[in-house]
Amino acid sequence: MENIKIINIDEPFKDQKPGTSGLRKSTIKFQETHYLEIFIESILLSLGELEGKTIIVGGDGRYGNQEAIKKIIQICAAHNVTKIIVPTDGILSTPAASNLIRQKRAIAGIILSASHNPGGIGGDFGVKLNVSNGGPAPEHITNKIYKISQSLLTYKFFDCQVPDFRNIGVFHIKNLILEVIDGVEDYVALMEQIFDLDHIRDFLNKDFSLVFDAMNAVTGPYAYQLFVKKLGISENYLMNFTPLPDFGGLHPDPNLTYASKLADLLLNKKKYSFGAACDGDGDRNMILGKGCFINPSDSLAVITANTRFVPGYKDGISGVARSMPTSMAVDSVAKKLNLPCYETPTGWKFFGNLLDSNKISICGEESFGTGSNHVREKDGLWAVLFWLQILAAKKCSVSDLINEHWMVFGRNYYSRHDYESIPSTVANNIYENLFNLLPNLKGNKFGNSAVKESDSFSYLDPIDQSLSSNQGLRIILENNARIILRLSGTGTKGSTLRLYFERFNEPNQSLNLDPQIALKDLIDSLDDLLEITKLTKMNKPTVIT
Ligand code: VG1
Ligand code: CO
Repeated sequence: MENIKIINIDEPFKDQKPGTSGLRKSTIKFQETHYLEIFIESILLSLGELEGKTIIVGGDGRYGNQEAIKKIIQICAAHNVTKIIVPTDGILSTPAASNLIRQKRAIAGIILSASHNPGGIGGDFGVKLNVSNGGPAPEHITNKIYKISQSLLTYKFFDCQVPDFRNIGVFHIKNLILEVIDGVEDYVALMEQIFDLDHIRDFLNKDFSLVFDAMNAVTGPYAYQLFVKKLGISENYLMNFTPLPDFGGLHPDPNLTYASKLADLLLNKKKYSFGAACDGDGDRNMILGKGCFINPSDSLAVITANTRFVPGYKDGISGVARSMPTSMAVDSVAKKLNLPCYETPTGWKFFGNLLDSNKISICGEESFGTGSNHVREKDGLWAVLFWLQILAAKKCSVSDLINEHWMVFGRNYYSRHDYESIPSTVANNIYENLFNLLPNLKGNKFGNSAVKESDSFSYLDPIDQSLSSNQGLRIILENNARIILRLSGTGTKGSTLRLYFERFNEPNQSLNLDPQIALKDLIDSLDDLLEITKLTKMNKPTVIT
């Protein structure tokens, strides 16, 4: 065909290795000539036959979103993809994309997002590939894409005008059907199937105030439909609900550091009964009550303990899973409810097989991610609605709910310390130091206990038997306290070192300590062992959760 152009490049890009969740680089890097195109070409080559197939394309609205969608459409047209579905304005949250892939029986979804990383020309851009089950591409596929990209010197695209996606409609480009749809509708319909929104609406009308921060990112339009249109709250209680290319300068990572304004409203000013925020692409959530922060690991445990209050799960759940560094709070719930509980490596892609085979219904990560079998991604707004549904059923406050939970199941004091964007040599050094010490730690004193086990975590997938090694270094103590060290796979500058600390207190022990105090001996002992303060030249982590 005359309009199909074959573009040749001089040297392959050697750095297109997807991390924990997609390929993430600086916006500037992604603007480099042919950089995005080669990665997309690698993705399409990894997918096999494309004729007769549908692909979903959308993103979190960050700088470069629309241009990237247009390029992807041109490349897909050259590859004879039959149909592309794009949401209006190209705005699609990650959980909504996961839902659309499943609803429309698409072969894949290409999500343009660097998730919780800042956006704009000075920020980051990213590409996530989700496969036909709606979930993130598993490792054997991302490895294949990386391998293809490493020697790829050519890509093809169909040189044509691509319409704007401002309004819904159907367009034809060569043999390709381009369908522009409302990206919010199907997701909201799914939430209506799972939750009793009328019940939540009544509860919110009765002296229970809610505030939601969309952080100028993708959840704004979804939150507007759900909270304002369906639950009837005033839009004055939505913060930052217009998606902006640079997120208005915000770092759309819903934690106490980057969502500090919301945190201040709830924790210091105690202005609302309930506060929540989601990240750049809408898969993470932070839950706050009046004067009370819910650790995401506890959130997973509370959700698991209370599924009976949510219509979508009233017939029971099959099992649960958490990522390895996530606290074991959910394990206590699973034990009591007699549910299987799986431990996977960090990253949502590892939950896919367990969900598909119905071994689990609910899963989560300590990094503000919770979800279920309704899609194959973590889902920020779903988690917020889940909490509201439980609170509406129990007619209690967030702090009552969490305190009651601890009184039944005990409390896993938990904290994650992030040292963000430190020199890679320093981070690798600290990691290797611990790796080398692991074989000799057993029996050594550590904090107020002694080391029971220390290893580098490996995971054998129970469904496809694939083995994933080097998924984090663990020190497990005699009293079952855990210390974990990982290097982030989502950062783009230098390296980010993550330290995770956990200790369990029984219901009859103290349940209301500050986690930094409860975990102090573990934090100090790790610093003594690895000299983190000295080597990073930082007297405190960048982010403490
Ligand atoms: C982080 C989190 C991990 C999460 C991943 C993607 O990865 O720790 O739990 O799945 O981000 O989240 P890492 O490798 O930086 O620790 V998201 O919201 O980017 O899709
Ligand atoms: Co995200």
